[in-house]
Amino acid sequence: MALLYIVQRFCQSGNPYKVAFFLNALGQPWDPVFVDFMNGATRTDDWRASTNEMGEAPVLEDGTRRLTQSGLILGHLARKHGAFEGRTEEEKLETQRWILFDNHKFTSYFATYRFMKAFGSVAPDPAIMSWLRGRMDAAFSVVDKHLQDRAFMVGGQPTIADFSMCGYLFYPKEESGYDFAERYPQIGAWVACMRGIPGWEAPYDILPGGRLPVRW
Ligand SMILES: N[C@@H](CCC(=O)N[C@@H](CS)C(=O)NCC(=O)O)C(=O)O
Repeated sequence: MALLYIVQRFCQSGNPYKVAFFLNALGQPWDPVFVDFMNGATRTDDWRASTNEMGEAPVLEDGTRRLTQSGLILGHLARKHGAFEGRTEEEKLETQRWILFDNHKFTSYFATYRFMKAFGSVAPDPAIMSWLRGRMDAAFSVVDKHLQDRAFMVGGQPTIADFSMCGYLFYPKEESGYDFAERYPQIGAWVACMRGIPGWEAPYDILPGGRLPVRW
């Protein structure tokens, strides 16, 4: 059984959720290994030396392999199980292209914005939030336009690009205060399709832990 390292008591963490949702969609069992991120476990030299030098979750242990970076983990699992990887070489390349865009711009600005607003230890700086908001709007506009004439990101059916990109979009909208479904209706419709994939469960149902009150 695959071991998925997730952040302890912090099911707010969307990158591990991407992998958990994907494993469920593949029908593959997995066990959580808790990482005490909130008490600094990922910042210790020991954890970095033994588990992930980048200091991040998720980490997947699959047999003798230990993999990090959700995009790479999704690619590995898709290839291994022959599912959701795209049907042709062009589609496979296209999934990689969107996963790179996701990691740089689509997930990362939104995840940072949401974290600062919902869970940050200090009140978010309005200038930083406004800058992030501009970056988010730019990335969301690109994706909304791409989805205008297709139901999924690549090839008319769900692929790992979709699993990667939707990971933070199932959390309650109060956490980010960003109503993406209203601003970007194509993204709203796509997220609704992703919710219909067998194995889908909301982040707070798949990952152990509990909801935290929004702080700011
Ligand atoms: N690009 C990475 C991002 C992973 C990431 O940032 N994970 C968060 C938890 S959701 C983390 O471990 N953050 C620790 C840190 O940035 O110090 C991925 O997709 O796996």
